[in-house]
Amino acid sequence: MSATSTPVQTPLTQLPAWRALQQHFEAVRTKHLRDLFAGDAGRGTRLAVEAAGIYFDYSKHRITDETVRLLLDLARQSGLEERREAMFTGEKINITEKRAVLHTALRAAKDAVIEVDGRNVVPEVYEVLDHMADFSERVRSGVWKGATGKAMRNVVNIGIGGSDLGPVMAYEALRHYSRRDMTFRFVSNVDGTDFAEATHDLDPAETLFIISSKTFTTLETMTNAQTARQWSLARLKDERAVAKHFAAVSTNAEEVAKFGIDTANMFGFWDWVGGRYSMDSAIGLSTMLAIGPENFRSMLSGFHAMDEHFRTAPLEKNLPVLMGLLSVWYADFFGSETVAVLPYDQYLKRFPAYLQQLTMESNGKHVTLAGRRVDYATGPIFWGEPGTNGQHSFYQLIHQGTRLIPCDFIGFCRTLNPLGDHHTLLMANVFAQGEALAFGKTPEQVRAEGTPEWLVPHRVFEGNRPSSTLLLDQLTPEALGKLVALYEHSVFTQGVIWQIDSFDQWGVELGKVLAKKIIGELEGAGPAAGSHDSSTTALMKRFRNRRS
Ligand code: G6Q
Repeated sequence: MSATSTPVQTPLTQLPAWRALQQHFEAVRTKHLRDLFAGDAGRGTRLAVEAAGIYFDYSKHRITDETVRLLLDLARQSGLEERREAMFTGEKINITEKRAVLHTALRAAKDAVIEVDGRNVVPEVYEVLDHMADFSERVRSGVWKGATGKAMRNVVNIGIGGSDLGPVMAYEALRHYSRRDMTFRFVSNVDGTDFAEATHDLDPAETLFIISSKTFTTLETMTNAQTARQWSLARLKDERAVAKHFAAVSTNAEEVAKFGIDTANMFGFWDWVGGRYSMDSAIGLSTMLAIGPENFRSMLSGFHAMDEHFRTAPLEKNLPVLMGLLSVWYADFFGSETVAVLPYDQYLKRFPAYLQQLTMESNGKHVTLAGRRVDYATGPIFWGEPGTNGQHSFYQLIHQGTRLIPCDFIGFCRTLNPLGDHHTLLMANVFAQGEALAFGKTPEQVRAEGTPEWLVPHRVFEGNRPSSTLLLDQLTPEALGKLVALYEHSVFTQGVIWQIDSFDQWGVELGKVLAKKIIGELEGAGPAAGSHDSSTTALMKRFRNRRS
């Protein structure tokens, strides 16, 4: 395969392993996890893998050893190993944008050589990291002074999508390691409320804005950035204040300079880092400001450890590969529409939202690399909430509804906040939920509890509801890096099987232009006759008439 060409691929549904899986599915679909466990004492430890400090138990899935064998065949027949190497070595596997996909270079070893168009990108990565570290140290130590001579106590990241979700998630996840005497806020929505609420109690003299935008043209971010500029200048009165109170993270130096930000305070990244894969690039500047350069480097080493595992471990022991294949198994054979991500750690409260973008923007595609419409389901819907909160709301549907929802439980053996027996109670719930979903409660068991006959059907839990459990020691920056890289590579594995481009986002690009025409019409004379359908025209007219 040449650097940018589309690989020639046998359609997925014609691969021998796919066909074998179809047949095999007929035999497995009726098997109950109760029986699979009852007849196999070693199942709980055999169908588990440990890698880079993450223990992954996948025994509570509706699979047999044969399923795993066939899924691994599917991975091989799909060319997963070759595609993986193509990604790591900088081939332009994002074919619709003709770009390399090298988020793994952001956490590569300093002496690694990874070339894009004949240029080793690793030295540039380290240059930016050093620049970020230097800036972060100056801000954190108070050496960096604002326009009135005060140190920065507030950091506001302005960005959206990939330039927001990673920074927010990482800040929340690593709050324990963050500077408690500084305030970190995140503004993403073009709804002015987001900016207003994020800044209402901040002093502009002590506030540093980071404008995070790969393109530096995104409507929401640029609107919020201009508002931030006015907000600062209204109090600081001096254009020169912009240089002291604004930094930029972008690939577009020209636009950054036009905005008035000193390009010495611009932190670059590259077109081979996709937005949703950028939290460990300069987009993570707010993270570094919060947790410090040492902790940031430790997060990168976690990412790297998982990269190495994904790149070198045999497929049958490869955690992201197994995880990705299980997603394919449920999406395409069981017809599951969604996956629930259930972190039992309050610090990971934004992890499901982060994963939604990573997974759904990457694998929400309906054509193959060759441009054919797929005849199978691709990326499932990801959603979730931290446990135990979710247990008191939507778990009902997972336990007793009509849909099959595979769950990812994520838990830690040690808590960062040891308070009485809270952590034991929390973890008891993780284990109890996985067990209840898999094994359920039979009518006999319900009757034995003295339940009247009419109530029995309501209290029966069919079980046979699959889940993975990811168990880590403690939520550290390194562990977070490993966890995120695990999902990144699982998403990659799924995309390879589905033969799609997991690294473009034409649906998002569409959103960036759609509103533009309407903005003009709302601000101007209203919708031009015949320029919209009757519904949109009526809605726009009503809005224009009633807004004042
Ligand atoms: C991510 C997407 C998208 C992007 C935002 C922000 O993979 O491309 O979510 O991150 O649209 O784009 P900018 O960083 O260019 O403002």
